[in-house]
Amino acid sequence: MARKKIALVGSGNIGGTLAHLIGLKELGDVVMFDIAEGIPQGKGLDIAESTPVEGVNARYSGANDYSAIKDSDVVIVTAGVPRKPGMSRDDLIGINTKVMVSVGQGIKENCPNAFVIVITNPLDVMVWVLQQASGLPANKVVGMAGVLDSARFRHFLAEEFNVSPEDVTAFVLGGHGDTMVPLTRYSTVAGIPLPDLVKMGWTTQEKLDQIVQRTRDGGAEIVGLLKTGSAFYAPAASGIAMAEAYLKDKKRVMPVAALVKAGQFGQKDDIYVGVPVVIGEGGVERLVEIELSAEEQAAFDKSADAVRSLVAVAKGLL
Ligand code: PYR
Repeated sequence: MARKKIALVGSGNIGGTLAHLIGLKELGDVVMFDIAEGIPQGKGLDIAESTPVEGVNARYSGANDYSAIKDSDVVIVTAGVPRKPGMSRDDLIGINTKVMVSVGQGIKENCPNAFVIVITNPLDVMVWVLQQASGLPANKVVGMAGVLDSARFRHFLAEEFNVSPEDVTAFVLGGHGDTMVPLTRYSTVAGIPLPDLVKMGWTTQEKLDQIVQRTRDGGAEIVGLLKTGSAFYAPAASGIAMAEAYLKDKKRVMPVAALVKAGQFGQKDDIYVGVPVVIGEGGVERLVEIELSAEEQAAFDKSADAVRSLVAVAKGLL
């Protein structure tokens, strides 16, 4: 069986970490792309030189021309600029919209059958721009945010309860921004929902509220500490989990930015926003339409409306 080809469009910190993880997991051969000459070539060669030590079978190459991503099975897009301290993800819309248009055209011309995972911010609107620019079917174009936001929530909860993060499940839905919606009712420790754990005295509502807020601010917390850019280890790990679900037809249930059609999740029109989906060989195979309480629905609607406002801004830039 031929090895899969995975293209990484953007070779910054997330791109480099993605490339390393793909090798360690032997998911396929990697093409690193960037407009900065030498960066994808240098990072690709550096990681390739680690493969004899790691005992990894994966080929690496670097390129500055979109023709290198030809016939890729998966494309993970991190191209564009990250935020700096004091910036919100939304402040990146001007420059990153233009970047997504050219990436979308590159994908359309070279690998229209790929499964595309977008990581560039502001996330939900960038997925929409790329899907429009590439013309790929919506089930093959998704955004990575919910897995990351849920992983942050899971980490904070595991620390609070002093249990393994493996046994903590969480769902963070909505847009990847200040209005994201961590759903405590659908988040558990080994199947025990968080509200029950409050009743059991494992934590207090006040502490849980603080953890929810820390989750919402999770990206900004890292930006504030790093000062020179945004998070990359956890975003890359989250993107890889999604790519692996597709490549291995795992049928994993994950929160991702996917196209929600009018009528689904109580939405009045089509919108890319974070919802639980099943990812397998068909890309997004199914949306998991969970029931939301009135309060959860209001929070989800507010978050979807925040994404809509950004889509309106992006439309003006196209
Ligand atoms: C985050 O750290 O949340 C990003 O969006 C990269």
